[in-house]
Amino acid sequence: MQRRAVWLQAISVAQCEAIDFSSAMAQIALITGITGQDGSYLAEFLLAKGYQVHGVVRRSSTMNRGRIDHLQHANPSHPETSKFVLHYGDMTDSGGLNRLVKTVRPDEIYNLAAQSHVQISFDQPEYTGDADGLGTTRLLEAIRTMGLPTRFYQASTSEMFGLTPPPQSESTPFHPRSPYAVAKLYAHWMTVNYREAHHLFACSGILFNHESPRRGENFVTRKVTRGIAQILAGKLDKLRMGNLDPKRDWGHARDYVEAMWMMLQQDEPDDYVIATGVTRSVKDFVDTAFGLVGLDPAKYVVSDPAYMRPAEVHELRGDPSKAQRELGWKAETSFDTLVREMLENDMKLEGVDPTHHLIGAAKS
Ligand code: NAP
Ligand code: F7E
Repeated sequence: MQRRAVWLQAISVAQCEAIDFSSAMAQIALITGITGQDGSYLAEFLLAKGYQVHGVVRRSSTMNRGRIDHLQHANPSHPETSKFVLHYGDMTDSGGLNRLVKTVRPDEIYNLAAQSHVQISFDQPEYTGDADGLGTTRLLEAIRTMGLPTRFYQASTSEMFGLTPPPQSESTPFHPRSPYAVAKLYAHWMTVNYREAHHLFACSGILFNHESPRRGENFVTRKVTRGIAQILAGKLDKLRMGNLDPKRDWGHARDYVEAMWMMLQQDEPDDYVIATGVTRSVKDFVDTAFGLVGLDPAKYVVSDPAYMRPAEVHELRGDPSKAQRELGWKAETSFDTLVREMLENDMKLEGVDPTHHLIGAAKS
C-alpha cells in the first residue's frame, strides 16, 4: 500500500489553531471514530479520492492505531501540507469538538465514533448515551453555531429497528432493544431535526451489520473466525458462544463506507438504509466458517450464558432499494468472500497457513 504524508502523532488543538487548513485546495473531511473498523476504510477511501482527511483519536495509555498505521508517514514539521492529520478529541468533550470544527472547517464530517458494542451498552448505558447520543448533538451544534456549510453524516444502525420484523426500510417503525440502540435512535432523530429545523445538510445512514478482517474481536463474526484460527493453531479447544438463533444482514465494511460518501454527494440530504437484503442466522455464519476449514462446529462450539443478551434483536434484513435507486449503491462483496477474507486474515495472524486449511485457497 502506498504510504502517505501524515503527522505521526495527533496534534493538539492549540497547534491546530495556528494552522490554516482551509487554505488547502483539497476537500476536507473530518472523521470521528477513525481508529475503528469503518473509520479506517473510510480514511483510505477518501484519501484515494484526494481528500485531506482529519481524524479524531482518543488519548489512551497504549497506542490504538493498528487499523490506520499503514496510512502514516511522518511529517512533523508541516502538518498543514499533510493529507492525513490526527487530532485528540472525545465525543464527550464539547469544548474540544467545537474547537476542532472551528479550526479544521471541514467540508464533510463523518460521525462514526461510538461505544458500538450492543451487549456492553447494557453495562454502560449512561456512557453509551453520552458518547453515542449526546456526542452527535455536540457535533451538530458545533456546525450550527459556527454557521458552516459542512455536510454531516451520522452512523445510524439497523439496531434501531430492534423488534420490528423484516424487511426493514427507511419507513419501518423503530423499536430499539438496547441502550446502544436507544442512544443511536436519539442521535438519528437529532440528525433529522437539525436538517429540518436548521437546514443542515445532515444525512443518516441506517447501516446493517458490516464486517471485515478489521472487525473488533468481540463481535460475533470476528469472534468465530479468530476462534477457528486459534483452534487450528492449537491455542483454543472450545469456542464459547451466546444465542445462535438471531439473524443478521451481513455485508462488507469496505462496500459500506462508499455509501456514506455517496450520501454526502447528493443534491439534497436524506436518510438511507444500507444492507445486502439477505439474512442469515449466527448458526449459519458458524457453519459456513467451520465448513470452509473442514471442521465440525459441534465439536468446538459450546453455549455460554455470559454471551446472552438481556433483550435480543431476533431478525434484521434490510431493504436497500432506495440506496440502489437514488445513490446507485449496492453491496458488492458476497457472504462467502467476506467469511473467507476474515478467516484468511485471522489464520495469518495466528501463524496458520491458509493454503493448508482453507478449502479452495490458492496455493502460494
Ligand atoms: P468500532 O470499530 O467500534 O469503532 C468505533 C470508533 O469510535 C473507534 O475509533 C473508537 O475509538 C471511537 N470512539 C468510541 N468512543 C469514543 C469517544 N467517546 N470519543 C471519541 N471516539 C470514540 O465501530 P465500527 O464498526 O467502525 O462502526 C462505526 C460506526 O458505525 C459506529 O458509530 C457504530 O455504532 C456504527 N455502526 C456500525 C455497524 C457495523 O456493523 N459495524 C452498523 C451500523 C452502525 P477507540 O479506537 O479509541 O476505541
Ligand atoms: O452480535 C449474537 C448476538 O455483537 C450479533 C454492531 O456493529 O451491528 C453490531 O451489533 C448477534 C447478536 O453484533 C455471541 O446475541 C451469539 O444477536 O456481532 P454482534 P450486533 O449486536 O448485531 C449493529 C448493526 C451495530 O450497529 C453495532 O454497533 O450475535 N451472538 N453469540 C453473539 N454476539 C457476540 N458479540 N458474541 C457472542 O459470543
